[in-house]
Amino acid sequence: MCCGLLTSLHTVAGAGSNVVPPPQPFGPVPTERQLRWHEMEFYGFLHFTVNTFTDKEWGYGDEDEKVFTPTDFDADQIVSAAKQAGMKGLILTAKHHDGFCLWPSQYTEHSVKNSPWKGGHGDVVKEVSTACRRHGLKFGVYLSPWDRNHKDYGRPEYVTYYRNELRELLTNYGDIFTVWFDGANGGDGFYAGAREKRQIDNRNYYDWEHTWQIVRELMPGAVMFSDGGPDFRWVGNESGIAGDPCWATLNAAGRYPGGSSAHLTSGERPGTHWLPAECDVSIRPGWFYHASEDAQVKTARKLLDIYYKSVGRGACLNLNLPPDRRGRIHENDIRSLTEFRRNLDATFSRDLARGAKLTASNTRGGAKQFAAANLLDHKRDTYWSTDDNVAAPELVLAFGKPITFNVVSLREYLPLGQRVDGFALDQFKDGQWVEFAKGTSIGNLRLVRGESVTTDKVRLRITQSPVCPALAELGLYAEPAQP
Ligand code: FUL
Repeated sequence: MCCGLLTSLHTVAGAGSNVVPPPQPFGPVPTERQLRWHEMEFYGFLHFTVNTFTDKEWGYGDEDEKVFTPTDFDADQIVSAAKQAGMKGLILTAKHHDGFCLWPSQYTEHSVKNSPWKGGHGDVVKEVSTACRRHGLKFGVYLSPWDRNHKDYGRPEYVTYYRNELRELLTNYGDIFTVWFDGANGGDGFYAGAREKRQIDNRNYYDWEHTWQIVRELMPGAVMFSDGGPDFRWVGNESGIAGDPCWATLNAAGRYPGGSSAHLTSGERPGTHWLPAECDVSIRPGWFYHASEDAQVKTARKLLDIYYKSVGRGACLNLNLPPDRRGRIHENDIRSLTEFRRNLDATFSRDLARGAKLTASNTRGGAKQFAAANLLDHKRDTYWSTDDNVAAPELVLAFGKPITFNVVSLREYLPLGQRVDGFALDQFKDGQWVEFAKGTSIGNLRLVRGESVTTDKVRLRITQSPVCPALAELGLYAEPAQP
């Protein structure tokens, strides 16, 4: 709960000597750790393991450890590529379905310690986590529950093994911002020579509640991903596109990793839990590096489209960058990322709404604390709100001269829950208001991207909301020419 912020607002004085209380939260609200995750907005995946060298997407689990031979591994190059793209963190596949551990786990021989890389003394988890810290990025781990190498997979002993691995990762590598629990579970595999199919009961086999507890104990600030949470959810596809709407809330009962993906794309309103979506997608067709896909790296234009349809719909974007056989991010991927970043920076470095004269149809208690000016200060923790009985207010921004923009950004004040159901935007044209866009969910961020609008006045209308809104930010931006 975000009690700190809420209690401090309860004691804030309004315009006169009256204390104007903040609105009551609506529906489920985010935890502190979820709020910190929302602020990241854009981070990356690193899919790297024996598959990189065997040219596979899913290793069978029988790979010789000796195939793991990066020729020029450079964690700084990998992390710099992510940082320059604007990512705030990286999640490494510490272990994928093949069971090969990128760190020298004491619980298995199937790891980097038996590879020729660095004479068996290498540790990819250590190198990437320390490089992340050096460059100011957060670090997270993907630890595949399905393990096609382990002899005990499918039996209770394996769950103990899995938890031991998790403990190693959560105690030896500094701060971990997320643990990513994949839902791909069970099937055929090597299983120490058994070479058979092992079906598991997704819902009960892993006893997730107790595994999650380990994360809470050892890394209380970490958020956990799986199809249905507990902290953030899968968006239901691997193309990086959130639903429209994309509610941050979901009915959580009966959800578990690998369970039903119903309603994950759009969420459920009002929902029983705050379970926001993550859009995961690879910059290439596959999750792992394949030289044959060097010419199929997503273009900057495609990445921008994904960004506006993921981050711009209130989700976080987890974009996969697969290190190649050298152990570096390939030049083609860097080229797309650089162009993508250049475009976003050119767009968002100048907020055309700044300095606008604001006229709100209502301000909560007439208090400065809740004034519309809070929308333009680029701070998530100040907001415009209205009296409890005003759920459909309007706000006019007057610029004094015509401005041209094609992107509008809106953000709600999340500690009070997701409140707004619908909004509309008007421009003042030929002496009257003309609607140029409308939308539904806002949440952490809504980027409305459309045709260029030139006007000297813009109006925001909250068209539908069960309670008074609490809006933290509003911005107007102009994209440069498309790459
Ligand atoms: C899936 C896995 O099976 C893929 O290999 C990849 O790791 C993706 C992110 O999740 O479930």
